[in-house]
Amino acid sequence: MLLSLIFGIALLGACSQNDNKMNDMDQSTMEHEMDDDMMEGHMDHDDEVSLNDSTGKNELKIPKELEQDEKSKEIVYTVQAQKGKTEIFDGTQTDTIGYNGAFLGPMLRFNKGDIVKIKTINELDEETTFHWHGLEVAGDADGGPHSALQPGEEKVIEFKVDQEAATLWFHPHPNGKTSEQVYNGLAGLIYIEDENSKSLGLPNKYGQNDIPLIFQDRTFDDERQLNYDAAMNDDGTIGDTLLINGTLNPKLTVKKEKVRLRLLNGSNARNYTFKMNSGDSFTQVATDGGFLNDPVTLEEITLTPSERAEIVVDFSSLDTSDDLALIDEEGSILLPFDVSEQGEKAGEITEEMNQFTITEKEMNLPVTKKVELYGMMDKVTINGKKFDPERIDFTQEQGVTEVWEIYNKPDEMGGMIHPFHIHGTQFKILSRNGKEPSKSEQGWKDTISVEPDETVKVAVQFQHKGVYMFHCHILEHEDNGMMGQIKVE
Ligand SMILES: [Cu+2]
Repeated sequence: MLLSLIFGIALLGACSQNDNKMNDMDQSTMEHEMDDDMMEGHMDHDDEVSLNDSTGKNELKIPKELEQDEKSKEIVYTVQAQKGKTEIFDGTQTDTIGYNGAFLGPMLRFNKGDIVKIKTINELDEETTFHWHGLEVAGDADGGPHSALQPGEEKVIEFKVDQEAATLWFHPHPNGKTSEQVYNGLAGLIYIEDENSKSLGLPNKYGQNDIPLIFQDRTFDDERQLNYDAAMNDDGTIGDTLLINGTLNPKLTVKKEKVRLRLLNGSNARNYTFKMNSGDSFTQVATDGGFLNDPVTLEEITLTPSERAEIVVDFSSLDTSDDLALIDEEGSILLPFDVSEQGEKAGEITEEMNQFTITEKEMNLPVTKKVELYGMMDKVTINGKKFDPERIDFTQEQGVTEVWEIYNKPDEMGGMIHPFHIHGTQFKILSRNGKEPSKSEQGWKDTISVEPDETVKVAVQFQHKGVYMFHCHILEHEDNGMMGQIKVE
């Protein structure tokens, strides 16, 4: 009760800072709702501040594809975390951080089989790490909190890309500072390609019909700065202003053709349910870690923080006389589409895109790891404990599949969704509350939403050795200790 009171007051403070964006009516409605919440002693995410509609004023920025340091047999990249200033609002410089630039980062394209060397450099004023989210690499290359680089330090990591085509991302993971560093701009994309991804006939012209979309909600203060301390919420920092690929008020110009959207929820805490404002369906082709076996037709898709999905929208078959846009569950306009020229006539999306299987044996394995997610604000725990870098919570043998059972234990206030992530692996969802997961989740995953009182069973195998984190991907929960470690031997 006391916690939610503090939460409520903090949120009221955050709202009043933003009253230039909120009319009196909205504000009083909100305060009223918050009073009710405080009476119930619970504020759940349904009461989150809504996103402002995108006006569509700015063409969506597309992250640059990072070029190799030199063309040689070795694939060598340099990725540097640095400070900068970014003109997010016209005529205003906002202090930001980024990789190889002032804000966010480039896209790194790997091919399956590549031996990749990355020189990582920390040019920030504080420690950071370089974590490759979803990449199956050895623990010492994974960039967890044990691999901190101090200001001015650099380190070369090396790994073989040994997993199938997927959209992954990279972000910092320093102990206790992940949320602030991501919030201020550290995030980049990884595309893995393989023979399959090149032969499926999916749109693959980067920036034209193959579009990455990094969704991040932010709160800007009166000076249009990202003031993390002011915006911070222990239960997950959210904001009223959506940036996609760092673009304020974005729109996307597309041709009348099939367009592949690689959706990444790169937010600290907000969940998004994406849909078309026209009610049209789209086709999901990939999960976090690879293609689905068969394309899935959907009218909406929900992604919790760090989850990805690739979807294909066929603009050639849509009525483009009305204004088309991607919206969220509340109807907020996230990304208006400007559909102009005629595009290429694309073929059908191949059925049988992948051979993802869950074997009888995997289905019948006993549960050997139990994870209980519990709490809210700074009282979050996993199996009753907070993160301790000196403590190994689990061990697992390299190459051996084990079934993990993840349970989200409700508290007296009901509880909330926790997105659960395991480093260094792509895993399979066996069941949700004993039932088969939706078609949309029958593919490789590294992050899953777990609803209050839900039990999710997953089959987990690690291809490499090392110490890996598993944690809630609400970044403030992670920083508040909702994280454990597994040693793979
Ligand atoms: Cu959480």
